Amino acid sequence: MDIARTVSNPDGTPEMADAARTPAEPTVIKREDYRPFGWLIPEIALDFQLGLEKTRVSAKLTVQRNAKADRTDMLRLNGDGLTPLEVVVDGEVVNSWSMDGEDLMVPLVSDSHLVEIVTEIDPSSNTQLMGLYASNGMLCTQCEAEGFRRITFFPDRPDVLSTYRVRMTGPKDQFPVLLSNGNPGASGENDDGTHWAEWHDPWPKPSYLFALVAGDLVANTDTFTTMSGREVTLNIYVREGDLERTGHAMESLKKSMQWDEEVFGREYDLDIFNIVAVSDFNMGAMENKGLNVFNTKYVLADPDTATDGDFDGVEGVIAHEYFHNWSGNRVTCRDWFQLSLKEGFTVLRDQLFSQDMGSEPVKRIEDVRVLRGIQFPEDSGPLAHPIRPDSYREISNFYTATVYNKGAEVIRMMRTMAGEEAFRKGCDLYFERHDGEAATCEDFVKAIEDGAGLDLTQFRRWYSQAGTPQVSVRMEHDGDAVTLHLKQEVPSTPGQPDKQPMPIPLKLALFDKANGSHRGEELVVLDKEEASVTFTDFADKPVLSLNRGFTAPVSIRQEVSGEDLVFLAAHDDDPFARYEAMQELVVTHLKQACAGELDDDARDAGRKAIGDALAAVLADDTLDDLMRGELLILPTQTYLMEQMEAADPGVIHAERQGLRGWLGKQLEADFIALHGRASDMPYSLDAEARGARKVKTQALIYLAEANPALASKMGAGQYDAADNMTDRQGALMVLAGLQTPERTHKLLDYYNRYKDNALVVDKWFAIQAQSLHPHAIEHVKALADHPQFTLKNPNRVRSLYMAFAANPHAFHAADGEGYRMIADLILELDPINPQTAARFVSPFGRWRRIESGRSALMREQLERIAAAGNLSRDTHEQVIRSLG
Ligand code: 0A1
Ligand code: ZN
Repeated sequence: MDIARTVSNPDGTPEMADAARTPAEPTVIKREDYRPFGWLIPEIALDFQLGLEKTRVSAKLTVQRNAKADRTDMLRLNGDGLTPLEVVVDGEVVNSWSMDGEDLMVPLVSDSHLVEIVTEIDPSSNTQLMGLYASNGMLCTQCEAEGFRRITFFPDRPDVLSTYRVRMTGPKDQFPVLLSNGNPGASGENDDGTHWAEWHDPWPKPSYLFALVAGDLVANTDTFTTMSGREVTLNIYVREGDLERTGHAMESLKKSMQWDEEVFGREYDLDIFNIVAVSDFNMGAMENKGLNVFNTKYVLADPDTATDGDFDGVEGVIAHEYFHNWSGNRVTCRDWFQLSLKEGFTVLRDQLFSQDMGSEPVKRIEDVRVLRGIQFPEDSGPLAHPIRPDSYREISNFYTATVYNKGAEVIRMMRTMAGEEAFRKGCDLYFERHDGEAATCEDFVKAIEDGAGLDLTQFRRWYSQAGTPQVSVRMEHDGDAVTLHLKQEVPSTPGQPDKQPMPIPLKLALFDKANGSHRGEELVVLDKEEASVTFTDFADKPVLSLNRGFTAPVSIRQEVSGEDLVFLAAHDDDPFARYEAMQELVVTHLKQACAGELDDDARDAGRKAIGDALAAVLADDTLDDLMRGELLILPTQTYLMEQMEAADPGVIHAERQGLRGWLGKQLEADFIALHGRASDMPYSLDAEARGARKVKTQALIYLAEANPALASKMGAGQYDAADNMTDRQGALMVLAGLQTPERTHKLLDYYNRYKDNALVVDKWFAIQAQSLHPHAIEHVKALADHPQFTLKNPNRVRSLYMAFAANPHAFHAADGEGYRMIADLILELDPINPQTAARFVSPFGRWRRIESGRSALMREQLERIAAAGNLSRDTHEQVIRSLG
């Protein structure tokens, strides 16, 4: 990866190395250009002399001609910011090598060689956190996607698989723990205060799965016995003070291992499984073989410092990384265009796992909310791309909600169409066929096709076409026949003006209004642009419940009366569909209100219908609180903006808050009672207690809009009484949006209480950046000068600025100040950490679908960034695509 590297100027200011900056037009890498690598590297032995400022890396590569590739007498080894100190071929120092840009070119004439290369790196100056870097006095690596080339010269591509032997030596007091992939080998001490350790990974892997960790760490150790009776040692390594917060992660790991055996028949394959938590990390976690490296955020959890959502996050990410051991590591990707092969499949696997561990419908609702909140906007904006992209400039930019979450939905559709059992057969066949290989999305589809007995010819379009399909449905009732006229349209996206129809599996039910039930679900696969299906024996016009369980990642357009939505919100036996009806009721009303289509009477009538439905939800004792909490959540402002062509965030905010306040007033007594009931529930992690905590804060959110003085008192009470972070954070989040003295007191108390816990300090920043407070922008500006704020730590940057960019009310301030602030951030962060900087560009992609004033202001900032020059390849690509 040619991500920018930082070097120090003589005056100490960071400056980007030339090669790291964007050339006039960075190379476009195309999927169709894939060619196998000319050489195989069956084995690599790495020797590390570790130091925070200087690490010396000696690599020994066995190199063999690849008979399946075009013949070449040149070995190209990728590098990024490296200088070869020594190149040895078959035992002889050679000078015949040359550099091609950042890559090392070594001429080789025979069919097999031993190539040795020595390099030196400075982990402490690695602020982009790719390759080998220092974090809090420890050393760790991040190699996906192209970080290995920042450690040593190597064919840094996922289709070159090697077995790794690693030996590392370092000062024992500084790095008492020395870890790498695979199983541990010999270790020992030297007389000079250093010690060494060897690791051997027997499973061939691509370089992106390499990992090394050296540091002063302690472990929570446990064991797991696999289905064939092998005992595996499990370690979760953290810094000393964090050990007591690792219990949930360990439980999650053991459950994941068990679940993967039971549900997918996948067994773990090494003697040891290590997880290391690091506080400086660009993403959530990384599935390096046998040595997963995690952002502390997804390892550490206890009731005092982590919310219920955080607990779920830990469980889900631990599962995700563990599941990669098969879907990603044993079967890896041929090239980065196939990223969804491992990511889409693994996301689906972690979603199914979490569904099984907790509430299935609630998990589904949460996953769909993420899809609609992040992926749908991506798919309708300038950064839209298929789940298997055709080209990229910087692969880091393609770790997207499309590749991950839509990728999971696409595989979920295959599972829906095949049925669980047949789908499992397809998965078994995929693992059997491709174990030890670097495979393609096509290989996966073919295995499901063959194993599950499905014809997926047309379905493959889901891999190649971007854009969220829109399905419109019209119901006709004639005599006793009901006909559904379905029509699909896949919108044009950048580079893809014309689309072909795709098979869209829609689970549906037709409800009899009189008795509130239906005759069973049907699965209709809409595979043409237009189709009609008829059902008979319906004397009365039924109510249609469509896309139940969200079987297809599409948006539905349907003329449906408010009355029918109220019916479904109260009666649908599919919890997802019930949630959907409730959301639709609100969305329809708010869209009309925002478009100025409602006079006062009509607005009141719309609000009343929603109020009645909400009252029914509050009163329905067949619902558990986790589900009730979902039904109480109003559609997000981002989702509402997504429903409109020229959205006005100010108007949407006002209407949405207006509705919330109205509902809070109407149902004030119910919300107070709900808050009281929920407050009586003692803390535990079971579903009932979690549900109570969820509705408690929901009640407070409504009351805050209706009766701020009361909500402020109740919020302060909830905060003071809290014996857990969910209640404390929920209360503080509500208080942060209010202009009351309690706000100041509790924010201060929270900070003082938790100022030594980085993850909670992150929350403290985020709560303020996300708040509905009218001065949120000023607060964020002040927080950027806080002594605990730093651009060097991605969690901290995201806690302040991602939270802010996701706060539509503040980010879309009418004077453009929010846009200016994020553009300034991008320019300042880009030289330090381009990967993280580039992620802040996407909120600007909305510029085409927002009202004209803000549209111009957003574009202006994009142009300002583009004109700045010397941008990283990451940021440059995102800005150019966003300007489209
Ligand atoms: N494969 C990881 C995601 C990941 C990608 C790039 C990274 O570089 C900073 C880190 C992690 C996953 O899906 O969990
Ligand atoms: Zn993943």
